[in-house]
Order: sequence, then structure tokens, then C-alpha cells
Amino acid sequence: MSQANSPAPPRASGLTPWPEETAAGYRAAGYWDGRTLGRLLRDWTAEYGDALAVVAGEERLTYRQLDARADRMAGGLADLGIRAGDRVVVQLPNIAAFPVLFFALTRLGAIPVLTLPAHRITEIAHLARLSEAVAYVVADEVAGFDYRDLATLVRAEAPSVRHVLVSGDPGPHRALDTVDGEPRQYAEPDPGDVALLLVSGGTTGVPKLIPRTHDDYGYNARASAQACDLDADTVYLACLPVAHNFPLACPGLLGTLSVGGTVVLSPSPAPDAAFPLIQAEGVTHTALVPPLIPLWLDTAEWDDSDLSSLRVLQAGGSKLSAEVARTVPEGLGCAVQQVFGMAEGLLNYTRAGDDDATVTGTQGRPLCPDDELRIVDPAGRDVAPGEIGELLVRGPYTLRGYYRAPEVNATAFTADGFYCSGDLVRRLPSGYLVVEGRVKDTIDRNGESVSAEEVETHVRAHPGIEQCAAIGLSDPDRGEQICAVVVPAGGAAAPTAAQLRAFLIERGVAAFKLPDRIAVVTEFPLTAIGKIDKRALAEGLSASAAH
Ligand code: OOB
Repeated sequence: MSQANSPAPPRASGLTPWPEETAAGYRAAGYWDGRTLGRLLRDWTAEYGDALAVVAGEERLTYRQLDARADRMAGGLADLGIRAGDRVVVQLPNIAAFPVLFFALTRLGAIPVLTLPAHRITEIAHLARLSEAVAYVVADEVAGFDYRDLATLVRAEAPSVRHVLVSGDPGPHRALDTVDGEPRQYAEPDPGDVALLLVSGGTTGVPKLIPRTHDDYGYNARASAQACDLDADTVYLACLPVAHNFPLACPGLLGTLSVGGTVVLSPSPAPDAAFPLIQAEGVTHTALVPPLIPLWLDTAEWDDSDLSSLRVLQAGGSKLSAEVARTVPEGLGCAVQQVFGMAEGLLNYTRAGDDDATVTGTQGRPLCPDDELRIVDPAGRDVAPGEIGELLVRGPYTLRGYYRAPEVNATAFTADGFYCSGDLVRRLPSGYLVVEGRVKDTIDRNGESVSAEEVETHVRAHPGIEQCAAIGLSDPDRGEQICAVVVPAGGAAAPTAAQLRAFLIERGVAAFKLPDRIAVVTEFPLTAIGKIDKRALAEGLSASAAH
């Protein structure tokens, strides 16, 4: 191993830097162009000034207006004493204040900690303490939940939080609207240092923070916009929470702004919010997590909104089944694009022009020619081509270490800087990846290790079943038993366990992989971004089994 590959110590900002030689290579290749995120908005404004940048409710901001508002908010934040390097926990829904605040903070060199609206006191207090945040920004009330009360709790639990800023009615806190000051010149942050902190998507343990630099995140957004063929005519609907990496920069809000397009912010991904916006604004692109797609397809059957402007539906966050992928073009009148990504960095996209089998049956190929991927067995050895193994990655927009987490970093990265994703994948000769599950998502039944993903794929093929999550429930005789938790297809009655087993045997599935039990639910518990939350599901089922 070369000297340049040995891990460098974290900087004061919490960033584990890339080795200098590697960083120099990324600069020379043009991936890292030395522009801060605040500077990027300046450049986009110079190019697209009077074009429409953001639509949110009644508000419509041109690039020039967004840029000016970010400047005034940065001035107000500076007047409050917020300085370069300070962390600010941001928990806003999809409203215009989000991009304004995001650019105001990054322009100052202050670091947004981007939490999701579904996070509650456990996560927010943990993230505020971990980052020693000086401020916390929320909206007053969303979907019946009062964030001002949450903020009061957070202040009690995270003493570093000096300011609570509220979009809307501030209650006992300070109104975000009043954070307004004269624009001024700030020292330009180092483009190689932390620009923002993303929250890890994992459902195990407390969330971790992912440092993303100006250089790496700018690349992430720009290169994604190119790979997805966005241009000035793109109207991107952000209906997933925009603080998540997918709608923020893959290509999302930042990628759309990088090419002069328009970002429409939807308060929710539900069809009743999103469909009227698609029609009114002529939306061309949007992104969903797969559990939402059947609902969009069902609604499109009877809803008379005009969705004809929609060109691409991106699906990512969890695996899209081939069956659902195949129904999108007819059901929604647009192409589907698979996105296999992670807040930690690596992004894979299917591309326009890929054949149907690739679009429906793979999770895409890496964004960057310098994404280095390894697929390894449990001993860390490369598997044979086409075999399943754990995906390890390093590259110009993949982190080298979590924020302030030395113990986790000791195991989540190899000595030469590869991030161990925990995802099981196989690589096709074309270079495209197929996601085959998670390393830890296996069910140990009678000494056999069964992939939950594999069981799910087979069970979903049953015509009476729309969605399936396979989980292991503890069993005194078998160690674990396989439970297929299913949502029946619209109107259909779910099969019994015996009927399902007969169906799977007919498909040629091995006996040891057959579900022992079937549990029927009308909907799954979901994570903050809307993926099926298997941990909550397993906890719920073992609790109900215990009664
Ligand atoms: C996205 O990011 P995270 O950080 O919320 O979650 C990452 C994890 C991946 O490691 C993988 O386990 C899973 O979510 N995942 C997928 C997937 N996309 C993500 N599993 C199967 N198929 C896919 N297409 O979820 C995310 C970030 C950027 C773009 C898109 C998704």
C-alpha cells in the first residue's frame, strides 16, 4: 500500500481528508473545481439571473432573488454571531426558506446539519450534541406536529444551542424572517473543507453524520445533472424531504440549479400534493422512494391531473422491483430511472438510452469514472466476476470517515480508505450493479443464512401480493423463522402461508427459503425518508407474537 493511501487524521472540522495525492488527482481531473457552494449560486445567478429558480407555495424566486435573499439571511445570521465553522441544525420542510438558509449558511462557511422533518427529540438532541450546534432552525408546525415544542426540548438537552429560529409563528423563539442583515463580504470558506453534514440513512443505532465538502458536493450535483441530462428546461419536483441527499443533489435541487432549471418544492410526496404541481408547473423530473410508486400508479388511474409533462421518474433509496419498474411508462407516461445511492457518497444511475432490461433489472452504474468499486466476500477478498459480495467504494465524492466517530470509522473503512457500504451487490459484465440485499439483512434458519431480499423478490412475484418484507422472528427450534410480511395487491385477498409456499415451490424456490409464516398488513412502517423500516416491523411483530 502506498504512503498516500494511509488514513490522514481528521481535521478540526471533523473531516477525514482524502490523501493529498488523491485529492490532487481529483482536482486535476476537474471533479473538484475549487468553488464553494455559496460561490456556485453566485455563478448560476450570473448565468441564469432572471430565470425561475424556486417555486414553493405562493413564492416564486428567480436566481437573482434567491441569491439576494441568501445574502440578506447570511447577514442576519452573522449579526446573531454565527460564524464560519459553526454548525446549525436545520429541520425544515420543503419551503422556500430551505434553499435560502442552505445557501446563506454555506456562504458564511457555517455548516448545516440536515435533518429530516420526521426526526424527533432522540435524533435531533443526539445530532445537536454531537455537532455542538449553535442554532436550530425549524418551521412552526407541519402536519399537526409543533416543532417549537420540540425546539424547547432540544435547547434543554443540547446546551450549545443558543438560537432557535422558526419559519412562521415563532412562539417563544425567534422568527426566521427577522434574520435579515446587510449583505457583506465574508472570507471564502476552503472548498476542500466541510460544507454540510448529512444524516446517515441506516436504521441501526443512532444516526451518524456525514461530512460533505464544497468540492465533493458541488461535483456530486453537477455530474448528476449531466448524467441525468438536465438542462435549463428541466422542472424538477422535490417531493421527498429536500434535506435528504437524493432530492438535494442527485441531481435534485442543486443539480437542477446548476443547469438553470426550476425547482418546485412539494410539501409532501402524496399524489394529492404532487399531481396538481406537476400539472400547474409542467414538471419534467421527480424522485421517489419505491414504496410510494404503487400509490402514484393507482392514483394516476382515476385522477384526471395532466401528468403529460413528466419525462423521468427517478426511483431510489431501496430496491425497485422489476415488475413495478415495467409498469411506470404506461401508468405515469414517463421513463423510469433507477438510482442506487447513499448519503456517504457513491451514486449509480441507469442512463437515458439504456435498454429495458437494464432499466428495469439493474440499479445503474457509477456516476464517476474514478469511482473505485470492490465487491468482496466476508473475509474481504474480491469475489469472482458476477458473484455477490459486499460493495466497498472510494472516490471523489465518497467520504473517508464519519464525523467525530473514530470507533465506527475503524470498522466502516478499510485501511486504504474504502467505505464498506454493507450493501450486497453483483456486477454485470456491462458494469451495471444489481443490489441483492444488505450484509446484515439475513435470516438464520436452521443454520442456513437466507437473504431477506431474495425471499422478498420471490414473494412479490405472487399476483395477490403488492409488497413484501421478509424478516426473521426468533424461534426456539429453528433459531429464526422466516416471516413474510405482505401488503396484498389492490382488492386481492392475500394467500395463506400454505398457498404462498405452494406458489414458491412451483417457482423452484429451495425449501429452506420458504416463509414459515405470513403476516398481512395494510401498510409498512416507514423511515424518515419513506423506506420500509424493517426494524420497526420486526419489533412490532415480535411484540404482537408475545401477546
Ligand atoms: C439513499 O441514501 P441513504 O443514505 O438514505 O441510504 C443509502 C442506502 C444504501 O446503502 C442502500 O442500502 C439503500 O439505501 N439504497 C438502495 C437503493 N438506493 C439506496 N437499495 C437498493 N436499490 C436502490 N436503488 O437512499 C439515496 C441517496 C442518493 C440517491 C438515492 C438514494
